[in-house]
Amino acid sequence: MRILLLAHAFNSLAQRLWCVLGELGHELSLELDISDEVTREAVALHAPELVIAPFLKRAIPADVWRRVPCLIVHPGVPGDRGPAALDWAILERQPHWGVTVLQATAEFDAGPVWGCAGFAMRAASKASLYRDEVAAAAVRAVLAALERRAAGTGPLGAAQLAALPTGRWHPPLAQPARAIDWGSCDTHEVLRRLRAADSMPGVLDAITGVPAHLYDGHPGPAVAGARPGEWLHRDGHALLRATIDGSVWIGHARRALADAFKLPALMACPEALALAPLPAQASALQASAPRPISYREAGAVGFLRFDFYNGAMGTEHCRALLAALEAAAARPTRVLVLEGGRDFWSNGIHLNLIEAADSAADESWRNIEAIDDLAECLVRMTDKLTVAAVGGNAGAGGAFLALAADLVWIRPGAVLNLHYRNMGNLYGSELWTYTLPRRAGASAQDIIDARQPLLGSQAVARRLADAAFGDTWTEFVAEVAARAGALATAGDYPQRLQAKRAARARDEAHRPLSSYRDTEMAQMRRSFYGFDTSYHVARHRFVHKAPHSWTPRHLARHRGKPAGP
Ligand code: COA
Ligand code: THG
Repeated sequence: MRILLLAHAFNSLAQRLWCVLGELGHELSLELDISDEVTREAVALHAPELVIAPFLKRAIPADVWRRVPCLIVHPGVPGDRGPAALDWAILERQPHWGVTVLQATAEFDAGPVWGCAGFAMRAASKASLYRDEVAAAAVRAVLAALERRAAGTGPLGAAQLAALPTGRWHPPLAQPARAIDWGSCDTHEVLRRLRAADSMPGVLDAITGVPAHLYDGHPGPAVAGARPGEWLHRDGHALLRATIDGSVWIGHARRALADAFKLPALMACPEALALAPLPAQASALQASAPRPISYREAGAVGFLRFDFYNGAMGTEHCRALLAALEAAAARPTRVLVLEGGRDFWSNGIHLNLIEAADSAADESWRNIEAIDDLAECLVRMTDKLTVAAVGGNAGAGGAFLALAADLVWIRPGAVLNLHYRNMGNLYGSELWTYTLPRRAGASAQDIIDARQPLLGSQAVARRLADAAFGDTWTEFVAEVAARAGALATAGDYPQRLQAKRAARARDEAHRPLSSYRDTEMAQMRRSFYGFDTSYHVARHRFVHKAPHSWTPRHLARHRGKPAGP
């Protein structure tokens, strides 16, 4: 079928549907929702039989939906309507929720229903639910809708809808409706309100008197003598605030200024340096402080988890992770599993921290060196087998970091962006020039240039990953542990390790790792310090969430092939 995807941004859900529908052989193109005129033009050029809108904030113009059926992917149960569906579902403590595929009409979200799918809610941020449960349900609902259309069944009838959970119109959620009353909200309610607004738009509040949007909340214990709403302590960049029955850690914040962007809370509000650091003897508080890096062992397997907000790994994150990686390497284990984070395995260098630095070029350089040290440490770890267990999405340098492990196990629905080109044509580092050809051979450069997202299942088919399994996160974690245990105790473990050592020695003799790294860094130096400012411009637009003014040609296929790579 000729399908046009219409989306406000090419976000994780749009990427997942792009991959799923492409895999099914549909003739796909995508246009970002830039203006009604651009949408009309895209419909005229691509001549789609169907428009699918995975993520849209504005009305599709009537002349478009009258001409072509337009299916809206709505993150709510049938009958639910409005622009803040998931936010409301969290606030109203829905135990189950769903995704509905409905046809666009004049009235927002009130058109015929073509498909729906449900899921159990989890105590997590809106963005976390969106990237996992919502995305999976959206795929099921869209496929159900396509089947109904192909079979000529028509939309769901009143009787079918009556048998399903139903929602209602929910208005947009402005800041006053999101506000936290610290004098009456308990810790659960505070966390719920933070989660409903995470990652966008945050809850407008104030940090030690400085107006700021709050994100990334974690529960903390009751603190003797604390007044509800009082800012109590800082630990790293996280800030602790008292509730009526406990406390919450705030990990990230965005100052309430027009050009401010999201940062670790203490960096967003350096005024909070006045807060006392955590007392060393306060063990309950210490234990509750958010720690993105953790390590555990089961038998001969070590598991290193690193759950950085948005998968973004700044220089200090990378250095702390390197220390943890070296400590894990020194343990008498046979297999080391790199678990990454749940939402994102990794998204590479921390573009927001780079944007906030005095010298963006210098900070980019430091960050790249620090993440390359991680990749190099992995490649050189020849006394055990390493596994990247990619349960969440991964992009750019973060995706290539996974390729530095011996084995890549991935969830079939995880979205991998194995390319750097979107960030101002970066050449890329993380030793990709060594690791990608090991797997992809001569097509390595094509993968980089194509700039396409790939599902975990597609990555395995192209031998970019070794196994895809785990429909849910829980299943994935359990199977990773089982497979890692089996790998460590397998009879051929010594041979596998020996083969790895031999391959590394051969490769090093053929061309030293340092040569790959130097070549990549020479290219990166040009992007950071050279005449072409594309990287700095692209990063600035990414961090400041500048609206798109065109659709990249590798997605807008109806606009013809781009001239260059
Ligand atoms: N540094 C800082 N923030 C990053 C980041 C990075 N490397 N990668 C992703 N993020 C942030 C985004 O700004 C966004 O922030 P917000 O939601 O808190 O405002 C969040 O992570 C998720 O991104 P979004 O695009 O909304 O999520 P998604 O899951 O729908 O889409 C990608 C994923 C891969 C399309 C997108 O995150 C992306 O392009 N990231 C850039 C990766 C990159 O270029 N890294 C450079 C490494 S060399
Ligand atoms: N029909 C048409 N276009 C659509 C939808 C539709 N575009 C996408 C849309 N569904 C997704 N759902 C909504 C529902 C409500 C709002 C936006 C998207 C909404 N928006 C404004 C706000 O956020 O304040 C106000 C509305 C306005 O623009 O007047 O309420 O079913 N054709």
